[in-house]
Amino acid sequence: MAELQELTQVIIKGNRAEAKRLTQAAIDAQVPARQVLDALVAGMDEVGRRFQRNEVFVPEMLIASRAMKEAMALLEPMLVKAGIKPEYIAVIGAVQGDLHDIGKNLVAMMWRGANFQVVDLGTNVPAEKFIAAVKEHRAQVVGLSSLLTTTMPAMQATVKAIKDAGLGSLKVVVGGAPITQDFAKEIGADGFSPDAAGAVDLVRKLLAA
Ligand code: B1M
Repeated sequence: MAELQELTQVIIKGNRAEAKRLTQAAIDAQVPARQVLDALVAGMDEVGRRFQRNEVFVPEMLIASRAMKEAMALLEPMLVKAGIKPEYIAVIGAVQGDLHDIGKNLVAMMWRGANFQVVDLGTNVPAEKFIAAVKEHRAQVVGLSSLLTTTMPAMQATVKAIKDAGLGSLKVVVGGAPITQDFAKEIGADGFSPDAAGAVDLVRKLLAA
């Protein structure tokens, strides 16, 4: 449907007003909520791919996420009515001692854009708080962010505490400027992504497996 393709395009451009107008028009025309959602998610997926190719940067991602958020606010009652649930439930936070949240917020936005329910615990989050939130929200994935070499040990301790808590098939994913694939493996994380867009693919891959 041409209108839905247009909706995908306005999300990519981050055009909030058009995203809201087209979403409302689709709702009024009784387009199934799932199709509208898929058009919105397709937009954020494309923004993620362009970000990974260095064709767009953080500001464009923030603008697209804001358009997505406003369109989703209109669509949400339809999704609830249609019984469409978020794809996955994720908990995210910056590890204890770390106050950087810009990258973590981007990951949360991209996850929301991919139709994940995201519980954002903020910064300076102790291991027990991650564990409690995973239990409370029955999350399938938990994301830890660290921007400081001095908080990498806290990330390691948090991964260990989460693993020791025996939370079933919960996946632990990590990221942040000083984090590498090797470090992630060494501390027993299930996955690592160097950027926010990759964090979407990573979770989809881990949870589909
Ligand atoms: Co800070 N800081 N900072 N800082 N800060 C850095 C990180 C630093 C590299 C600057 C420098 O010295 N060149 C340095 C760390 C050095 C090191 O550890 N090797 C540093 C330092 C030392 C500090 C303080 C200790 C400074 C001081 O007080 N003496 C202090 C520590 C505070 C604390 O955390 N306890 C501090 C404080 C701050 C501010 C509060 C002033 C501010 C943070 C504001 C905020 O976040 N709300 C700040 C900032 C802004 C920076 C820089 C300039 C920018 C970080 C950023 O937001 N980048 C940074 C230097 C730099 O990077 N140029 C610096 C943009 C963001 C989009 O990238 O967060 O890497 P990033 O996220 C990426 C990926 O890493 C990934 O996806 C994102 C994008 O795709 N990613 C994940 C992130 N989390 C992920 C999680 C995932 C997957 C991917 O899965 C869960």
